[in-house]
Amino acid sequence: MKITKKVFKEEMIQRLKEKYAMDISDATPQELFHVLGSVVKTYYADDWVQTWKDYLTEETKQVYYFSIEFLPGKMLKSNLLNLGILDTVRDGLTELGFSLDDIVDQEKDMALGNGGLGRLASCFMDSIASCGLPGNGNGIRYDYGLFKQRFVDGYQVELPDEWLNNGNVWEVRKESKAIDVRFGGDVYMMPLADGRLKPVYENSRLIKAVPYDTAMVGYQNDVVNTLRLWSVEIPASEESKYRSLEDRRELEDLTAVLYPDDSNERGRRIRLLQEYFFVSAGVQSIVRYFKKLNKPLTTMSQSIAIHINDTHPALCVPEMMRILLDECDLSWEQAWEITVKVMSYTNHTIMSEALEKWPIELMQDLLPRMYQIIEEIDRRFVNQYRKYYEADLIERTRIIRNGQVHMANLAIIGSHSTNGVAKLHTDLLKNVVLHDFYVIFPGRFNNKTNGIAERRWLQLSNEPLAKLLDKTIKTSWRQKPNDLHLLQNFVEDDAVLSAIEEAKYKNKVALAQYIKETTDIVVSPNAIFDVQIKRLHAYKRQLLNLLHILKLYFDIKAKPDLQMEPRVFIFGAKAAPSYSYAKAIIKTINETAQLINNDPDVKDRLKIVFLENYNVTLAERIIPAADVSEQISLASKEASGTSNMKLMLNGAVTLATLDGANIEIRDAVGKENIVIFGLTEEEVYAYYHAQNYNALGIYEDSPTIQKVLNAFIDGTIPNIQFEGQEIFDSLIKYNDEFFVLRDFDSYCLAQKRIEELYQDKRRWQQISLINIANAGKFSADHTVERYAEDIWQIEPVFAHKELTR
Ligand code: 475
Repeated sequence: MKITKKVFKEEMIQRLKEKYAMDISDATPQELFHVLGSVVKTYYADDWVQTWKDYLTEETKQVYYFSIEFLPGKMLKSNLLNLGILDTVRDGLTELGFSLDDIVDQEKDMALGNGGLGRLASCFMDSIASCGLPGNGNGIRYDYGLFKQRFVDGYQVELPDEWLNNGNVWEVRKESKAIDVRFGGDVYMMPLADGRLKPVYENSRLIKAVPYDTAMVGYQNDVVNTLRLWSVEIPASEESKYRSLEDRRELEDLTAVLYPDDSNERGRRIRLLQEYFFVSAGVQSIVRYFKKLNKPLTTMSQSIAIHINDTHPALCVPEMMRILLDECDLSWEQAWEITVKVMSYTNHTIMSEALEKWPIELMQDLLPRMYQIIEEIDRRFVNQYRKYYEADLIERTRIIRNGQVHMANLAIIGSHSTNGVAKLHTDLLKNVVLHDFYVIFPGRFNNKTNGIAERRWLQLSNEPLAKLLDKTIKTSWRQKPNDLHLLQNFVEDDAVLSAIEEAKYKNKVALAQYIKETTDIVVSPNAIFDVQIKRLHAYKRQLLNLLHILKLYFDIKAKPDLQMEPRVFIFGAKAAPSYSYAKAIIKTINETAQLINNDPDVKDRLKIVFLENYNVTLAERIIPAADVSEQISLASKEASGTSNMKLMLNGAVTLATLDGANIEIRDAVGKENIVIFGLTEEEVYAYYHAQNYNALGIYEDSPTIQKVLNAFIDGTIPNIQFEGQEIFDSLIKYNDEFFVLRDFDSYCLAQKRIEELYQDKRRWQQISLINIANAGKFSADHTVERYAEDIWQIEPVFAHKELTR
């Protein structure tokens, strides 16, 4: 459908009248946002219905991406871009006397995720639709998204994220597609006359899962997929069971909040129920859909792929078994074969505390039928493989052991594919973390390096650079991110090099303005903008960054006229509310900022800016303005990272350890165009094996480290008596779990190298250009195409569409 400016403007005026009974000139940005949203919805409505019908009538194989988190951020601009009407709408609004950007600001971030894992799921949704792949998301519609972070006296304070307060224009409630989900009570198997067993439930509870669908609009290709998020309600038939307000509350709480810890939620009842709730609703609705196709159940894997994003949806395995056994009367063997073929699983972390386990009693109590099935899967696994492998290996890989249900084991055993998210990460899974499984199922393991949606992370968020690219290499990169490569031809072109710098400068001015408005700190756009944005975690080592800043500070104090390239260190990070060590680091960074930013001796050579409430929208502001990308996790700990890719795409120079996807970034840009430092993964493991890491020794041997660390406990950094001691102790008393001190010297040298490179303007611009030119590799389009071919066995719909047009 061709949407002209004229038609668009008339529609806005008309709808505003209908909805708010006012002239458009009187409308507030909030009202305009709602009307604009509903107009945009009408622009993709036909394609949405058509895509759905096509999949059904063509019997297209589809993937369902199950994830307990999705982190789309704002959707208005992205929908406009993908519909190909961003300029039409922007110009139309201007003619009506409004600015699109003011209206865009009204949209609340959809923040139903914690960090990397949830954002990856959303980048995948964008890429799946944009590549014309038949795929849907399946998750939870939390009433409250990830908490809003405020700093009070330098401390993180968490406020609820009431994202639904003004309604959500994008979602469509589908009451008619609701599903009943059962939990609790007792279950026993009753023999039928024909010898089969049927489960009988006693005292169990039924809850209603109501889906809310959101369109995932593909990039200018008429494909509109669906993100389906489930919300809990009390079914009419059960109303009488919920007499008291508390009873209802308990149930309604099920989809109330997103758990704000991105590594573990030790044994929380509601978390386990959340997991089962969206899994059961999702899998039931998929089987209901499959039945419409009138094909034998044994062929399900030709029509359906289910992806388990980390272990939170691992109950997909026993839930599919339950449906096939109890409701479709298949034999165990048939059901198992179907389930394993349909399921695939991605691991996102090797951190052992993040490996999900549930106490047997809790699972039995809340999900008795699930537990029975898991027990049987476990029993059969042990039976089948103990013939071939030593007892210890079987003991280590079985699902139920030490009183707990091991969810990763369930996901691996119950699926045909297990993948890691970067080469190094997958190698570590195969050789260390999941080695026992690799011995049993070598063919199931594969790598899929993460990727990012270049539409959001460049086209939408960095207009100055996008325009420059259009001018320099034409526009094909917008369709095919690999064409960014064309920029490489301009690496000696002075005009292009300075244009890159100008675009960056423009973005830095805009960020400086935002910093001034939100923090009252004045920063110069001529300084190096050095950026570390990610969740706050000990392994990500924001602390290492801070130690280096303190070193620079003491260098200045020791030598007041020290010449150095001015720097602004920008942080964005939320800490899990219960993670007190991470919160101590936030407090300490904030107090150090107070100290340094207000010390007249520093004379603007150093600034620390910790921006509140890091989220997708803030990332979109920071990333285009970054000069340096801090990717400094201890080697082996960061599974992949994705901000590294976003920053590179925007021309930042990466300062990194050889961890996660940093290694692949180095391979893509060449080692002269990235600054690498620190222990390698082998060296880290060598310390583990020899058990000879000695942080105290490093401290005692280095006057610099002593000076920097003492600042935490001797009052140099103000107001951190408690936090400073906790951090100091983590390094010295508890022997520095993430080898911060070991990498300190190497990091300082790398920072020195950054400064030298920056001082050679042309060289810096060239590195920046080379980074942009080689970022196409990390487009999530490629990543999902690899998943589609290797794991899901699904195909793009275009081939067919072209024929029928
Ligand atoms: C990795 N989140 C990144 C990214 O693959 C990687 C865990 C438990 C509960 C809720 N959320 C989580 C994660 O484990 C997570 O975000 N992992 C991250 O996944 C995408 O790029 O290296 O740390």
